[in-house]
Amino acid sequence: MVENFDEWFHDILENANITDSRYPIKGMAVWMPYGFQIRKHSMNIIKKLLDKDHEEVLFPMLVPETELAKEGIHVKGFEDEVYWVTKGGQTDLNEHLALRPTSETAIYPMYSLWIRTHIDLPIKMYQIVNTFRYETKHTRPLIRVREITTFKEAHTAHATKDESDEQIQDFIEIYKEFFDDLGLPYLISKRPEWDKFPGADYTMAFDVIMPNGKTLQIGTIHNLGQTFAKTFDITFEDKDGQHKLVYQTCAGLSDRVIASVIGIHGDDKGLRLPPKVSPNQVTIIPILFKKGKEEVLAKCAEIKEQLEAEGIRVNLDDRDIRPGKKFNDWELKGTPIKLELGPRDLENNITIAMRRDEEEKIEIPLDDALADNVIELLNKSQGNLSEIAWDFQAEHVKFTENIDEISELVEAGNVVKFYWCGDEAIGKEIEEKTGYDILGIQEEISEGKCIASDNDAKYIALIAKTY
Ligand code: A5A
Ligand code: MG
Repeated sequence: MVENFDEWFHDILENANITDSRYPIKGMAVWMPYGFQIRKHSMNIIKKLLDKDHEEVLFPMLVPETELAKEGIHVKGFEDEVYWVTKGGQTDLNEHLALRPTSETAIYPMYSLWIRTHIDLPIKMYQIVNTFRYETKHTRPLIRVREITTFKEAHTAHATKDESDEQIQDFIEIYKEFFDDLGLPYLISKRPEWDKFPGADYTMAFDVIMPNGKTLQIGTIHNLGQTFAKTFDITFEDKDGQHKLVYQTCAGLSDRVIASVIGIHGDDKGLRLPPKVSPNQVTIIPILFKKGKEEVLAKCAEIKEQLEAEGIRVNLDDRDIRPGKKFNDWELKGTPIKLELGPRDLENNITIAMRRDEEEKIEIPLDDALADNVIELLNKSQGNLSEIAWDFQAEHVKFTENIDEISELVEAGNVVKFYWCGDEAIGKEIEEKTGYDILGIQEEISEGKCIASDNDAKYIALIAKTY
């Protein structure tokens, strides 16, 4: 799997009924029923987290050209990636309309209307929408798409810079919680100047290491300072009667999160889904013989009901095919727990449980404690997948003080930590010399030498092969 990760990933999307990329537009795909369920459960988790402190809204998908073009740096960052609507039927449109590549320029003109005084602040809104980017880099399902189907973007406005910095920390905490629920490990870094979001003061990013050693940026949080506030005239009257510009932040996640759940937890047999996002947390597989068939099926239905009453998502696979085939199917689809029940088990009043993350079979009595026992297994499975993934990451981040060692380490599937002075020219030189990307800085330090210059080191930075 590691050797052929891209191929494995492509196959699993099809075989596990996640997406179908045969849709006749490059970079766009169909969410298939099983994938759609994973998408739904993960979306519900982030919604719940954001709903605590943010309001969900829904803006139009089209942005007038005049608005998109207003913020110079921002539009420059996206101009090669925008899809345009230029006609309404046969009529050429006077004003061309952009399919949002992201929604700053849709949302902020409205913020300008809504924000009047300090009482209106802070504003914290989010939406989950599709966005469109005419990506020129190699497109890949879920990872780099041209229609980002599940773009979760949050946009906030504040009275002070301090509050906007606090908001960045809040987003970091929210994203951590979200990724923790998906069992995903992550590296958090501050992107270098040349790789920050177009229009941002600074960008914080979450990256994961995929099994082939390439990193994938799965979420970003941007402090926009007052750049957009100036462009879109977003001001408020403060307590002292002064008119001031707001400070803004935004943060975004995409379908890439699902790609990393699939890639990071998967194995040679297929998906291994964390219970929190798995469409079925438990799949019951009856072992049927002619004799006693009805009794076994009835008991399976009873178990399903018993577990569902405790909020567990249960699937009873009563298809008329060999149990062995069912086992393989559900291994492939990554159901966290399979419960097997045959006539003998029924006689003994037990079921055989198998966790997808471990080979071991466990006998569970069919009694009042069944749901509790299953929940315990689900929790163990969730925790174990997360632990395995964090261990993998820990083993694949290597430090070096020698720039000539970077290549060997990266080619062996690692992300490399190094000392950097923070100078932009030196940073670009490091990227050029190695052929990899500096992800960003992880922490400030006050000792050591820069890996590529005589300067004192200021930061621990990360460099990797990126998607
Ligand atoms: N408005 C801000 C939040 C924004 O658009 N930021 S962003 O451009 O960095 O996008 C947010 C996240 O979306 C990225 O961190 C990345 O994980 C994901 N993303 C960006 N382009 C993507 C694409 N073409 N396909 C899939 N995911 C993408
Ligand atoms: Mg891009």
